[in-house]
Amino acid sequence: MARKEMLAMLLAGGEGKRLGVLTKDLAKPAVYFGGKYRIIDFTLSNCTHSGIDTVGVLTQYQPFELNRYLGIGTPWGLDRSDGGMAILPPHVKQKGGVWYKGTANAIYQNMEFIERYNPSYVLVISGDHIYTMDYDLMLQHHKRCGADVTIAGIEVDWKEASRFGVMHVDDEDRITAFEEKPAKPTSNIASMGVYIFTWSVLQKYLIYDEANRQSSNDFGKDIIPAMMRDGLIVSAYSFRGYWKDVGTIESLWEANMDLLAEEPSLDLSDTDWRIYSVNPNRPAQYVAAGAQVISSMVTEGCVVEGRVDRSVLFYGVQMEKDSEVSESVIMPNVRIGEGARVYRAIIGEGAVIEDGVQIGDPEDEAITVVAVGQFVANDHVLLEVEPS
Ligand code: ADQ
Ligand code: ADP
Repeated sequence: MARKEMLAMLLAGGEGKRLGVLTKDLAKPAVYFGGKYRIIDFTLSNCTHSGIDTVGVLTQYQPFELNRYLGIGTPWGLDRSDGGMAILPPHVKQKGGVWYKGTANAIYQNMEFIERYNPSYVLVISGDHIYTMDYDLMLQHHKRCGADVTIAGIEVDWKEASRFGVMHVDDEDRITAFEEKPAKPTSNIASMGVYIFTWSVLQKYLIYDEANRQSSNDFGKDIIPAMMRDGLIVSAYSFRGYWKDVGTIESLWEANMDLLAEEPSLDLSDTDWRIYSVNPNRPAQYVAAGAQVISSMVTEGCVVEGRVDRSVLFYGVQMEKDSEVSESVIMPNVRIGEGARVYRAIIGEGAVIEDGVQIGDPEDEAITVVAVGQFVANDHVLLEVEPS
């Protein structure tokens, strides 16, 4: 194998419990986003644009749809024999095989894969974030700082900080304190879960960490704190663009709504940084006479006979006469029946909202979720997510 200066390991095996019914049969990275995409398209496209041509995708939970979707990496230009994309599920080795424990254990179990390319650096990223980022700029920063590990950080709302690893950073971009998901955060600079490690250093820590039976073998809980304790050079790369962890129903809904602003902070039309995806090959959308589409994204194959307001419609959504969809995310091939009303909801792929049914309440802040393939008649009780 040709040597690679840096390769990427993309963590895509998390359970995604907090997305509830949307990830019952689907890994979180394969969840639909923004009318034309799946969440994982963002990190894969970032790799391609950053000049990274070797990506290991670590899968575990509900991998079938994700594997089918990824194929051999063609949409992202990763179908190449020298590197390219490799799907890495847990596998049996000479000494047996076990499921991936934490995120660090998932990388540990694939050390042989990494070593084949003899890299100087390894980029560790997640399949559940929406952002565009040039990892090559981060690598340059890592080299400039002479760091052992560089963690991308972003300022988040104080009220959200406890969902993340948070850090204190000094004037020279050194991280002086790091705490994983603290109950009472003392900083609002969050780790984006994007790490560049000097491979020789990470290798050593992965082996140490495996020997520690108390460890949960997780980057945020174990590896980074151990590196901090040992006084390694842990540096921060501050990122100023749009970034969202879409691990909760609320954040997934919000990130979709963010796209509908007149000048969205995430620019999907940037032709220098396209987000590659699999094309569904549907006919153009059809908006019938009398239908209304306001501040919305309507994707190919949709037929709109009703009214859509501040919503994202994925491909093949059918909205019958007098139906109304407002502040909602409607995943592919959903049918919204005649006179049906949908407010502040996320409707899973292939669901059917029968004629006259109302979902959500325009007066209520809560987000309603309809499961993939669910039929909703008037007497159905649906899951609501209260805003935090
Ligand atoms: P979390 O997002 O909570 O925090 P975690 O649950 O470890 O991190 O998942 C990270 C990624 O790894 C996800 O994409 C998940 O799907 C995947 N994953 C989880 N377990 C896996 C396994 N066993 N095998 C393969 N993939 C797996 C992390 C950091 C925080 C940081 C946030 C930013 O720990 O410090 O702030 O990310 O979102
Ligand atoms: P969420 O936090 O929404 O549940 P994540 O994807 O962030 O979803 O994963 C949550 C936790 O579940 C992580 O700590 C991860 O290690 C663990 N986990 C991931 N996959 C599995 C699995 N297949 N079996 C058991 N636990 C898992």
